[in-house]
Order: sequence, then C-alpha cells, then structure tokens
Amino acid sequence: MSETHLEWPFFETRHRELASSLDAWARAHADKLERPEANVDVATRDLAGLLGQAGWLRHLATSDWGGPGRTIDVRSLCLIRERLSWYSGIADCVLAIQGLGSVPITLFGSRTLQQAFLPGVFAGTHYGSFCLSEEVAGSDVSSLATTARADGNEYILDGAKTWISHAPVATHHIVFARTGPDAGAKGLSAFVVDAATPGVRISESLDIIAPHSIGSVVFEDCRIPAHCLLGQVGEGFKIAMSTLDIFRSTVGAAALGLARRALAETVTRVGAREVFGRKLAAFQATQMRVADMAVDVDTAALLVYRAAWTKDCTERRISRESAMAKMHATEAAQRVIDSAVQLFGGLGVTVGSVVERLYREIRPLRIYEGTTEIQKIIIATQLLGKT
Ligand code: COS
Repeated sequence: MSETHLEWPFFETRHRELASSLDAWARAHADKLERPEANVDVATRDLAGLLGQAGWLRHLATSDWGGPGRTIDVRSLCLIRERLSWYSGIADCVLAIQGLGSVPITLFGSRTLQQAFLPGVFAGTHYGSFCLSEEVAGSDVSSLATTARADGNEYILDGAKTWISHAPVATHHIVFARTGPDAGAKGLSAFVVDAATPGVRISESLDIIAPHSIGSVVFEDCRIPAHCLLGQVGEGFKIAMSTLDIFRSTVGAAALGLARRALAETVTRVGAREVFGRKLAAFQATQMRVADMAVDVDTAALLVYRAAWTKDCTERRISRESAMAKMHATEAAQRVIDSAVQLFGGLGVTVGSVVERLYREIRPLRIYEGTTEIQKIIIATQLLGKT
C-alpha cells in the first residue's frame, strides 16, 4: 500500500507509528478480516472482539473521556478506517458504528453514563447503535417523529427507527427523539437506551448490497431513567451534527481505503495481463485511466486529512471540510473502483473477486451519514447562507 501521504504535514510521529503497527496487525489478521463469518451478526461480534482486544477501538476516545474539546483524534480514526476498509468493509463498519454509538456519550454523557457504557464498547464486548434515521426522516433530521415524553424522573420513548447499523446486535442505542413543542431541530434531544429495556424491539433485520448487521428498532412505551439524557434537553440536533462532523471525514477515509485497494489491484493486474500480444499497461487507454485513478486517490486523501487535521488542531466547527471530504472521497472512490472493474473485465464482475467486493462496498458510502446531495447543501449553505 502506498504510504506517501503519511509524509504530509497533517500527521505527527504518533500517527505514522499507529499506521505502521496497524498495517502489521492487519496483515497478520488478514484472514479473519477478509473472510468473516457469513452470518453478519456473528461476524460483527467476532470482529468487534478482535478490534477491541487489539486496542484499536480505544482510539474512539482519549483516556480522559468527556467534555467538549479535542477528546477524539480524528486523524487516528481516519487512518484506522482507511486500513480496515482495504481488507474488509464489515470490519471498517464495526469501528465506525462503535464510534457512532459511543462518541455522543464521550462528548455529551455524564461520568456515570460514560463509565456504564464506554468500557464495553472499547473492549468490543458491547455494541452501540446510532438511532437517527426514520422511514420519512433520513436526510431531513429535524423532521423526525420519535417522541420522548418526560414523566417524573423518567422519559417515555415512542417511535420507529430504520436503516440502523448494528441494531440487531446492539446492547445500547443512541436515540434521537422529539422532547418538546419546539419545531424542527430545536425540539430534539438525545438519549442512551439500554437495549434490554422493556419496550425496545428489533422489528426487522435488513439485507443490503454490502452486508453488515443492520435493521429497524421500535420503541413502544419505553421508559428510561431521566439521567440517560445526553447533554441538555433540546441539544439533540447539535449532538447528532457534531458527531457526524467527526464521522463524515472518517467515511471519506474508508472510501479512500477502498479506492487505494482498487488502484493497487489494478496496477498488479494491468502489469500482468496480456491482450493483443502486449501488456494491458502498455495501452494508452489503460494509462489514462490509471492516471485518473491516482489523481482521485490523492485528492480524496488531501481532503480527508485536511478535514481531520482541522478538527484535531483548531477549535472551529468543520462541517464544510468534513462535507467536502465525505462527498469527494466517496464519489472519487466510486469512479476509481468502477475503472478497476472495467480493467479487470469479466473477473471484475465475478462474485468473490476483490474488485467485485469493492464495487458493492463503496456504494452505500455515498448515501449513509448524509448523501452526496446533502453534503453539497452543507457546503453551499456555508457560502450562500440559508436561502
Ligand atoms: N454542529 C453543531 N450545531 C450545528 C451543526 C453542527 N455541525 N450543524 C447545524 N447546527 C445547528 C445550527 O447552528 C442551527 O442552530 P441555530 O438554529 O441555533 O443556529 C441548528 O443546528 C439547525 O441547523 P440547520 O438550520 O442547518 O438545520 P437543517 O434542518 O436545515 O438541516 C442538514 C441541515 C440538511 C445539513 C442536516 O439535517 C443533515 O445533515 N442531514 C443529513 C443527516 C444524515 O446524515 N442522515 C443520515 C443518518 S446518519 S447514518
């Protein structure tokens, strides 16, 4: 794998050390990463255990959990996702969802909630989910309909969430719900809900083109203690968006790992395959494609690590940088992988080949955590204001 981007000034020595030890670990565990158990729920638990034991999930927070500020090193998370997705979309997904299921607690949870939920997530023995999307509220978060009604020192949750990664295995859920009469974003709050609470039900598991554990969750007259509120009442939208600001750069990093793998596989393939008596690499049509692929990979890496560096090293909100990183890296990776499939020919569409896996695994990344179109809206709003 090309390591040249590690020379960029976005990184410190600890990042280069992390990348090299992760690479050695991933190579040693390639078998388990590339060929997980066929049952996605079992695979999720196995891989969470593997990543937890190796200490990689510990990077989802710094040792002094809690409080606003620079408690999460986004460059480390990006490097880990880039490496994991090279080998396995499902392993990458485990890291990402353990993150979405823990970062709201790390940044906005009380010490009690942190102590109750975070150690298990970092050890890979407990699993979180991020219950934001609803059937008619995916892109338009502020229209979500799940409610949380205060009743003494409890809240009562009612509603249905769908396309929730890790819902079938989750031991807790981060739930975004409407707590007050305030319309739109201001009426939302966030909670952590133990999955064993009466009134929580997994209503279905979903099959998607890049298989992982995913499903729908229903909350019916579900009573939770008031201390399970994250942040303050009415801060739910802010909690969701600031978590996504961190993770959107890392989605870009996962796309980068998929694209790098596609480029590496392509370089090997076109250097070996002969057509019309010449190596595929000798044709200018191949060279043009490979050059475009390389530029897409590097521009994706630049935007991903610019966003991660900005989050780690400045105090400001990075909605624009992370939207650009997510949008460009996922779209660029789709182009790179499509070119790889084209250059592999029949092998590229043969189930079980590496580029066929990459072709399926890249597609959801252009949708989840905000579609490409939503990222464009975020970028444009920063330039034009609300229109
Ligand atoms: N961090 C902190 N606060 C934020 C924020 C962020 N990144 N982004 C917005 N806010 C605040 C705004 O400042 C605003 O507060 P004030 O009213 O006090 O100024 C409030 O939140 C509402 O923001 P905005 O008006 O921009 O919200 P919109 O309803 O217009 O939504 C989009 C904006 C479309 C960008 C948002 O709904 C979004 O990101 N949607 C995609 C969600 C998604 O990723 N879904 C997939 C599910 S997760 S797998």
